[in-house]
Amino acid sequence: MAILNILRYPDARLHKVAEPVKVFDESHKRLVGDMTETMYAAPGIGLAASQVDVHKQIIVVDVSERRDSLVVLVNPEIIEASGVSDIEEGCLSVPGIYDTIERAERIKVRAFDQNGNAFMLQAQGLLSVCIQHEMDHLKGKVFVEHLSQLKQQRIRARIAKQLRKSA
Ligand code: K1U
Ligand code: ZN
Repeated sequence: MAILNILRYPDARLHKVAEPVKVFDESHKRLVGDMTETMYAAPGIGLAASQVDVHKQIIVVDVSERRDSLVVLVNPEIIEASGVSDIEEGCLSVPGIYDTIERAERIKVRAFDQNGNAFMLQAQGLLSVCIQHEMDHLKGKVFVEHLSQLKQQRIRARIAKQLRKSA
């Protein structure tokens, strides 16, 4: 397995829309393994293929404290959503920025695993928010793009300053 490079906001490649997976082959299983290793190493609780510049509908998530409850979602679709959650979010593509986005508290998701088996998942709390955050990545949307224009300007200025410092 390998640790993959995570794209940093405002990289334009984060805005590409991911394609559904049509054939479940060995290359996708290898990608899921590499994404999982990359997420645990970061460390993070989720990762979308878009963040590692692969524009396919694949997500890995593990919100457990013991880091032993991996969920792989291929071609995920939210079929029910209810309630309102305001859990603070972070993003491996926007390090150091945390904010709250209004998301559904509970979701029902239909997806495939890496072997092409269909399954249904009910999620709430952090798992629900994390899946919605990762599904936004697949649509080419980064969580900060839900924030006000003023907040987005401040975030872009802060990132530009960090980049100047590290150059
Ligand atoms: O998509 C990503 O960039 C991963 C992101 C997922 C996420 C976090 C919080 C709310 C919604 C979605 C992260 O994993 S950021 C890092 C993080 O939250 C974390 C890291 C280590 C331990 C616990 C949390
Ligand atoms: Zn993210």
